[in-house]
Amino acid sequence: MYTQAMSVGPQDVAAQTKSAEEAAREAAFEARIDAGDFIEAKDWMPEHYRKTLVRQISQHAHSEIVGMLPEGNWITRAPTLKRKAILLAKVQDEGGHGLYLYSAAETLGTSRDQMLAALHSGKAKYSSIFNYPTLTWADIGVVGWLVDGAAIMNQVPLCRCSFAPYARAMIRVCREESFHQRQGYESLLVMMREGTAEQKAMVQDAVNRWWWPSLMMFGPADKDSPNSEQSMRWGIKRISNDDLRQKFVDATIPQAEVLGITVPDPDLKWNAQTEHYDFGAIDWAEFWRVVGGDGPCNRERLATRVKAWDEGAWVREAALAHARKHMNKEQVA
Ligand code: BYC
Repeated sequence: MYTQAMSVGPQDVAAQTKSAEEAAREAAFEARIDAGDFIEAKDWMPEHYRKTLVRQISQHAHSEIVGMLPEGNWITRAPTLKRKAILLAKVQDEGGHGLYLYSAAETLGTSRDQMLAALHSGKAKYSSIFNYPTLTWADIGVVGWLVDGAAIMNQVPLCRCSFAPYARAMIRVCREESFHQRQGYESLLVMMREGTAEQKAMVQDAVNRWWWPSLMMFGPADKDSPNSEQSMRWGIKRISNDDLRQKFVDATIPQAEVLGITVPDPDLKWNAQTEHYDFGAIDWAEFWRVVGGDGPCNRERLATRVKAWDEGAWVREAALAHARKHMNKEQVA
């Protein structure tokens, strides 16, 4: 036994050399991360770094395209032409964000078809927030204000993500998201300043329903977040889930005061010592239920996406046939 363990064949030498090479590459990669370098798609990267990015970026892309559904629900019912044009442009922007993000994830070697298959089979996640219904027109303003507001808070640090194609996509996404957030807030301001008592009550009701799900967008508490530590070390995430959630609450409460609405949290209060708002406990059982597929609209959202994919098959086929025709023409010329 002892001699067997000591005998080293040519294959073992190759494996040892490979692992030494691998270790050296990994050390060089970590040194680049520590130095604040950006990693490009063609650079060497550890497999776990690649997988973490594909997971996060594809989930993000799915969130953008599923996120089109709750708002798309109101395009035909927008109260004025101006609001309809704004909403149409916003929903179209979200589709564009999905496309930048799928492209960024594709640079890591996963195809768009693979990512979409994972979404359609229910295997891939997308943001919990889009499993809540948009019941009234005020929900559209509140989604812009709170949901896009939370998205910006989470996404601005991603502009400095260590993976350059994701960081570049996020710069453009954030510019558009900040516009989305402001249009939502402005539409609520109009309802609160010029609206009837019923319209004001509608805004308050929408805030009551969207407040807690918006806080859940930042993910589980740091102590329950299995991916955070590694992602922070690799510079994929720059600020923790809890710190971003706190920043969001601190930025949003003064805006709620200007609007003249309250948030549905009896424990919310300014803490002069920490100079932050203290807020009540999040219902994590609800969060995990929604993430696990059992929220108010999970089934409806997924069924709508699958239907759109199936019904769009002829468009994809036609686009491919058109591209082939052009390629053939170029080859002949
Ligand atoms: N919903 O270890 P953790 C938008 C999952 S905005 C569902 O903390 P991580 C838009 C998480 O994936 C929304 N799942 O994970 C705005 C993980 O599961 P897996 C999209 C969630 O990745 C307006 C597990 O829980 N934004 O697009 O370190 C209009 C443990 O969590 C959620 C982004 O995606 C959630 N809320 O941190 C239209 C931003 N939270 O994968 C569209 C990019 C956590 O291990 N993503 N989970 O099975 C991120 O910044 C991070 O992925 C998160 C989670 C902060 C979301």
